[in-house]
This record gives sequence, structure tokens and C-alpha cells, in this order.
Amino acid sequence: MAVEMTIQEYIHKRSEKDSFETAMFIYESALIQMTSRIEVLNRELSHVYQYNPIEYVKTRLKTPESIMKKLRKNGHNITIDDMVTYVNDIAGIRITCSFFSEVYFVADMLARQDNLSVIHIKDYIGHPKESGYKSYHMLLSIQVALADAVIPTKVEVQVRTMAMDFWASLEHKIYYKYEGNAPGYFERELQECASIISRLDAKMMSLNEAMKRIDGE
Ligand code: 0O2
Repeated sequence: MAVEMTIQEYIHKRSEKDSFETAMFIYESALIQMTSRIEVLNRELSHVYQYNPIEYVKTRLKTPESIMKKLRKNGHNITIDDMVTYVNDIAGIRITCSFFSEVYFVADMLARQDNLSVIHIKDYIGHPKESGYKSYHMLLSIQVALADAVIPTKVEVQVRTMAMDFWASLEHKIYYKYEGNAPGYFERELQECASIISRLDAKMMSLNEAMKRIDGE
């Protein structure tokens, strides 16, 4: 029977030298399991309710360089223990929806799934960052099922609209290009774009609501 254990216990049990690779294998397995749940959820909504709130899903494993950078930035040691404990977004999934009402709907459907728990939520839609960043972040723990072990593993799921994703992608590129020191006017322009995008999201959603009302009449 498979025994529940942490990533560190699993590595220790296998007395491995390639512990980073083993840890990454577990995060990758968590991504595979989580992606298939999202896929099933999307098909279920489409099959049962003829409703397709998810436009697209992207997954990524954080690179070793990016993991080390984050550990250093936050004053942690470059160890497997610190990586597993403090870096929450090694396994990352981004779900993009058309409308922001769907963001909350999809997030709620995911949070209610079995064998999955919500560690924390950061609602940057209800409470946008000063930069204008909007996105709904869920830190989830999913049970990774291996042959002889069950390993609760963190996966960060970001849910946002297409418009929010458009803004965040450009802002991310600018941030990395200038390493946080972009010319001052970039910040102001991005804040303005963020407010245009919020108005666009609100308008698109109200058009969609109007269309649904007309369909229902
Ligand atoms: P990268 O290069 O995208 O991986 P915590 O998880 O609570 O320990 P963290 O990691 O700061 O702390 O959590 P948060 O705020 O949920 O951010 C996680 C990820 O969200 C970031 O990962 C970014 O990908 C994205 N993100 C957060 N804030 C912003 C923002 O202002 N602009 C953009 N474009 N993306 C943002 P990384 O590791 O910072 O970066």
C-alpha cells in the first residue's frame, strides 16, 4: 500500500544523489495530474452544461536558475529543503478564461475537488497590485500518486482573463528586460493599460450577460 510522505522523505527513502531531479520529477507529476483534472473539468462543463469557460491552459516547471534566484532573493539557502519549503510556484499552471466571472467560477470548481487542498489564495483581481497586475492565484496541494508513495505537492494555479494575461505577459517581459529598472514612464503607461484592460473586461462581460439574457427570453 502507498504511504503518504513528503518530497524530502521520498528522496531520503530512495537514498538518492540526484535529489534535485527526483524533486523535479514529483513537481512534474503534480503538473500532469493537475492538468488532467482541469481538462476533465473543462470537458464535464462542456458535456453537462454546454459551457466552456476555459480558453487555454499553460503549464511550466520553474527552471533551476529561477528557483535559485528566488531562494537568494528571499534570503534562503540553496538546498532541496528550502526549495520545497519556500518556493511555492515550482509547478505552475495558468488558466485563461474569457470573462472575470468565469475566473472565480473555475477557481471555485477546482478548489472543491477531492484529494486536493487549498493552501492559500491571493486575489489580485479583487485587490490588484499597485503596478496594475491582476490575476487570481491559488496555491494548491495535490496528492501525487506514485507506485509506493503518495506525496502532497504544491502547485500554483493562476486564473485570469485573456485581457489580464495580455497585460501580465508584456509587463513580465518589460520587468525582465530592465530587471526592475524600467524607465519611469513605462510604469505610468502600464498602469493606464491596466485600467483600460479592466474597462474592456467589464464591457465584454456585460455584453456577454446581455447575450445570455436575450438567449434566455
Ligand atoms: P516568474 O519568473 O514568472 O516565475 P509566494 O508564492 O506567496 O511565496 P510569490 O512567489 O511572490 O510568493 O507569489 P505570487 O505573488 O503569487 O507570485 C507568483 C508568480 O505570479 C510570479 O512568479 C509571477 O509569475 C506572477 N506575478 C506576481 N506578481 C506579478 C506582477 O506584478 N506582474 C507579473 N507580470 N507577474 C506577476 P515569479 O517567481 O515572481 O516570476
